Amino acid sequence: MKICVLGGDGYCGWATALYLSRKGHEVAIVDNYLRRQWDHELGVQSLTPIEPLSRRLGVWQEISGRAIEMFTGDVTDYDFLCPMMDTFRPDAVVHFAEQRAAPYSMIDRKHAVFTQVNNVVGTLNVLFAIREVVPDCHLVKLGTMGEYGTPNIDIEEGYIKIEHNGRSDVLPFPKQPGSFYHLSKVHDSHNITFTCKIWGLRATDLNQGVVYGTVTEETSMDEALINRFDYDDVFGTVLNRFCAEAAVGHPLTVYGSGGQTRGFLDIRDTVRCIEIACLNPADRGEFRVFNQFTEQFSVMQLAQMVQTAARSMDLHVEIDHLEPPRVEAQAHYYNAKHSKLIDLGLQPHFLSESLLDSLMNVAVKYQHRVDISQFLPQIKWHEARNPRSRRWSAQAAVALSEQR
Ligand code: NAD
Ligand code: USQ
Repeated sequence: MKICVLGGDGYCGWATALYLSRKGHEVAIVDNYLRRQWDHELGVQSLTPIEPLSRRLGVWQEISGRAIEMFTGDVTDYDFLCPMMDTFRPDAVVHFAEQRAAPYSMIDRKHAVFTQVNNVVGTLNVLFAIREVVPDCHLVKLGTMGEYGTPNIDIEEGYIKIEHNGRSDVLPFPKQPGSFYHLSKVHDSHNITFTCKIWGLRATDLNQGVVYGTVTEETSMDEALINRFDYDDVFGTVLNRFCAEAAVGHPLTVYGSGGQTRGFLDIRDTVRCIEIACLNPADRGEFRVFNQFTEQFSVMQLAQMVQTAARSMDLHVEIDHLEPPRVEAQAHYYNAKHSKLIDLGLQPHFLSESLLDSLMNVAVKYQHRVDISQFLPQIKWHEARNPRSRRWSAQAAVALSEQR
């Protein structure tokens, strides 16, 4: 297939592009390197060293003998997106190109607005470009399990049958997102539903859980192909953070009691799920939703698993309970369905088997790059201002005075 990976320089996108290329698909990456700029803005970096995209692609071509086309541009820029689609003419567009950190979207008004404009306008442009240029193309869009929140009932895959006053219907599952970022995904889902209905587009929304791991077969072929490992308080996800903390003996930063439960999956399953979705496209006019995760854990369970894995490497680490920076339920019911991708052939990897190889070993190998000042959470959901916001304001003030 001809598959266009929007956001292919990022964490999920890079691993996916290489996997699809190795499987024999013709792949193009689109990215505007915003992710690299956010690192500069926040003063953070991936634990693993990341090469420029052109070098990554050159090394991939040398090793695999397969070329991946590269388009540098912004999906919120329709004048870039449409000609790109017309040049490549994809069978499937995999859309990862969004601002994906909940804490980043909660820094202040500016970051909330940026997140929603980048994500919602980008997805709207993708929908219009597909309709205008390649109307039969299948959109595989990354959503998030966080769109559902933590309701006190089982979470279905996208839709729920409701009986009300003697009548019944199958309706979109209620959404209770917990950040301006998660809200942007809900807005995307509504726009996609609408365009499938009125224009007959075909789309699959992958409501993905928290992804962990750095290693895929392809990214481990050469040091230059290594994937991101974010552990800072903004872009670092919980398991990465705990492993980086354990690698340097820093207490694990459990927010509150650690009763928050989420769905998780190995990056090796992310790439496979994307291929499964591409190979089994939605029908014209159909908007499918798959819940894309393989196991669910509470934050406290993860901390205990990391503590045990660290002990097996002779690393001793304590578990700390910090005042929760986010507004989220500390203890709640959580039972989310996730059978549709398994039915289509996904064979999951399990955390108990990959914690050491895919996370702890990588964290220990690059422990000399850990900046421990990135461990404490600085962004608080209920506070209007926070140090990250001030830092940006100070930088903006300097830039302004330099311009003057
Ligand atoms: P990432 O930040 O590492 O990658 C996103 C990429 O998109 C970056 O390379 C960035 O430069 C690019 N990008 C952003 N806005 C763009 C724009 N306007 N134009 C062009 N490129 C743009 O994020 P990730 O972790 O790879 O996540 C990818 C997608 O998967 C996101 O949509 C995210 O919401 C979703 N997701 C991620 C996880 C996770 O745990 N990482 C879990 C669930 C869902
Ligand atoms: N947490 C801690 N300690 C930490 C970091 C996080 O206790 O040091 C807790 C958070 O409070 C939260 C849970 O761990 O309850 C998960 O947080 P996270 O930062 O790992 O993940 P989240 O903010 O939910 O976002 C990540 C990705 C996002 C994706 C989402 C999937 O960044 O792109 O959409 O996972 S989901 O969680 O299913 O919504």
